Amino acid sequence: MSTSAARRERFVKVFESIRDELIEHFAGEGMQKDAVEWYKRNLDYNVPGGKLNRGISVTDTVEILLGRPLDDVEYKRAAVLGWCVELLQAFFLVSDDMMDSSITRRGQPCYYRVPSVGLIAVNDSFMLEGAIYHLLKTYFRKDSYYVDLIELFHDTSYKTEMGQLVDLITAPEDHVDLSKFSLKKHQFIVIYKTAYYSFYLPVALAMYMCGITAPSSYDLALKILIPLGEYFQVQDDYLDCFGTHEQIGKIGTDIVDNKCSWLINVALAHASTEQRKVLDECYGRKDAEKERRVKEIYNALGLQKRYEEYEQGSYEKIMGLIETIPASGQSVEGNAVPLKREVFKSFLDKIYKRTK
Ligand code: DMA
Ligand code: MG
Ligand code: MG
Ligand code: MG
Repeated sequence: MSTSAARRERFVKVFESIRDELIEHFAGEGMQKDAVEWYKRNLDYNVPGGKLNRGISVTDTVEILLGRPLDDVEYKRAAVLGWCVELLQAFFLVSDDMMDSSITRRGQPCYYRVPSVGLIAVNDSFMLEGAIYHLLKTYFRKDSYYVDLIELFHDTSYKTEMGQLVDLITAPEDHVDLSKFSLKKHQFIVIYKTAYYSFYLPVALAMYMCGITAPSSYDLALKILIPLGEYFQVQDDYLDCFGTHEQIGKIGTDIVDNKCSWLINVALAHASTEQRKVLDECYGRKDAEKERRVKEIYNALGLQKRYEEYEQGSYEKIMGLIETIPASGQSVEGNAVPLKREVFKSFLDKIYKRTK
């Protein structure tokens, strides 16, 4: 298979044509020139600048499942689905940054902090979501699995929104009560807010495109991809505190935002009475000195090392789940192709020990 840089380049090329098609359709509605420019900036600012792991994994998965390189038409259709995942991600991130009062994203100011944008970012996020369904209709309405794709996007979005809700109400701005946190609550939040849309969605889209119809195959994929997504969000929580801005392109806000993050839950499990007192006084406060004191306790409790152990354990657990698939693939009556281990291995390899 081609290098990851080449795969990225091929995928990004498709964005340019998709963006131009969206703009052309928008202009065709009779929109004034400044609105057309606004929409273009919205797309360019929010959609293509990330790692693109989610989007590229759709094209990668289609290729793995079919077991051969894709021709240009197949690649374009798979990449459209990949960009639909990236549009969904952009929609969630624009709103997430407003709700989390974040400062930067992907190394630039969060979109709502661009001076002329502000609260218009709310409607702009809806437009990023709307673009998904416009693209699905343009490219897939004649396919037998068109309704499956639409339902999958709707169901996944709804689940993500449920997760975001619990993430937000578990982190009230004006009332810190660390006794309400638990790893169980954390697990629920991260599965809903991250795992479905980041991991199950891209693989399930590729499966539909490849003619996999058996519900048992989707169940099997879910069984592996939910733990994978959980692991990914623990990494996100870790990097929020221990990653550098250069690496992750964003400034961590979890401590100040009173988030039920993996780190605070592990810290609570190991803190002495004195350390617990400091955490109660300093967590979730809009105060840089208090944030620093929380980080000091994270260091004293050896959270970096505990995280490395967690990471190792997760890797082994997920590899074990992947190995429940027969080495020759899961073949089910009615499926056009077998579901292969390699789909999940390639996803796991993309994120294992990530630093960005
Ligand atoms: C990520 O939560 C979930 C969604 C749906 C964007 P987060 O706030 O931890 O993400 P980030 O660290 O990227 O702001
Ligand atoms: Mg956030
Ligand atoms: Mg958030
Ligand atoms: Mg985060």
